[in-house]
Amino acid sequence: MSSANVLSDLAGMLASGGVEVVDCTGVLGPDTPLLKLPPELAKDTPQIEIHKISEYDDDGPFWAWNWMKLGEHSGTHFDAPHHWVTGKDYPDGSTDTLDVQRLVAPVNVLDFSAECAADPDFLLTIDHVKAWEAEHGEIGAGEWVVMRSDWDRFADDEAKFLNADETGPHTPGPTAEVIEYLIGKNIVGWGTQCIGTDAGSAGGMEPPFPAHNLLHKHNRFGLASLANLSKLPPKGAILVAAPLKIANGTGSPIRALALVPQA
Ligand code: 23J
Ligand code: MN
Repeated sequence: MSSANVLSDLAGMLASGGVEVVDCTGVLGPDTPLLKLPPELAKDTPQIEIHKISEYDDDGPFWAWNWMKLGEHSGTHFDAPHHWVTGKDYPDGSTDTLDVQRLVAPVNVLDFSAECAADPDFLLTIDHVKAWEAEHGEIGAGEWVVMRSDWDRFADDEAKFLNADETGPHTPGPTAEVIEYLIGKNIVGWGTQCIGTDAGSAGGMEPPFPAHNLLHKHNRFGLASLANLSKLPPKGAILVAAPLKIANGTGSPIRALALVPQA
């Protein structure tokens, strides 16, 4: 089959609904949960602000528009390799230099939502991933891997989403070993439904924040605060996750879209 035929077939499937576009994005606004770091490590991390410029009024009679203030790592967002010190020097590691061919790829959806509901400190291990692969098929090179925790059900309540107490944040995520295993499979990136690619307990791991440390060290991408992964099959969907082309940027909010075949 020619690549032109593939795209005309896809166009027909999109028009008929045979392929559904699922929005894996949360709402970006002043109520979007944001990462909390110790104050000395969180200089100039603004709350999201959306300010009206005009809305068909004296400031613009025929048009509505807003200006915004937000950090790159806000809401459903992309982590570029340049975000972490281990990935700082890749010529193609910033939002304006990365290879867009890698952003559109098959997505493996690892459903550990039951485990995460039972234990908010759930950590994904190599054994979990190998068991998933035995059931659903191997994770391939150039693919996205996302962990389904259904954490998006807390996205309208920052306290529940961050789930922090005096011992720190309690949110699920990967072990260092699982990230190394996935990099060994040559994945394009790793995504989660929590505030960051790492577990809440990741500051105490070795290395600290292993998803950030290892993914970006190997020029791989991260996705955080993904939504609606419950609408995706374990395999068979294609994920489109593209950051804004911010000059020398370390990440950006995204509109994450999955192309999902319908039964
Ligand atoms: C900055 C510092 C630590 C972390 C993060 C950002 C993220 O999770 C992020 O959004 O990349 S852990
Ligand atoms: Mn980030």
